[in-house]
Amino acid sequence: MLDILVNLLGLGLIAGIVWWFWLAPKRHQSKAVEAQDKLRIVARDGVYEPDRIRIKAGEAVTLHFYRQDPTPCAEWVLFPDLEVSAQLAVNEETPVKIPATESGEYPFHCQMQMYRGTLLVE
Ligand SMILES: [Cu+2]
Repeated sequence: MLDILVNLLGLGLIAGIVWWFWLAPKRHQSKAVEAQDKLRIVARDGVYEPDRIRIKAGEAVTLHFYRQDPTPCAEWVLFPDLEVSAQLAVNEETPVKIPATESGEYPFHCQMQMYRGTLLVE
């Protein structure tokens, strides 16, 4: 009997996680932030802050990720279209080099695509 209860709780928890990460309505469409040396992209509570970063086309830049979330979910950041990925240290700034890129919108995300952001190249 207790088994069933535990299983039900587990299912409820999973449903909650799925809802939170994939099905919850977009919480906000944030404004794009200009990348500059001092900009930190913080990974915390399932979101990158800021999650829209603007850079100039044709210029390589270094983005500074700061991972506060110690769970494995936040461990990697991937820019699949740019073939860039980086392992992020916890509570440390990790530089991520972005090569000179043509203008466009390039998504980035953690390895499970729960954390999501967009790089705007203009
Ligand atoms: Cu993740």
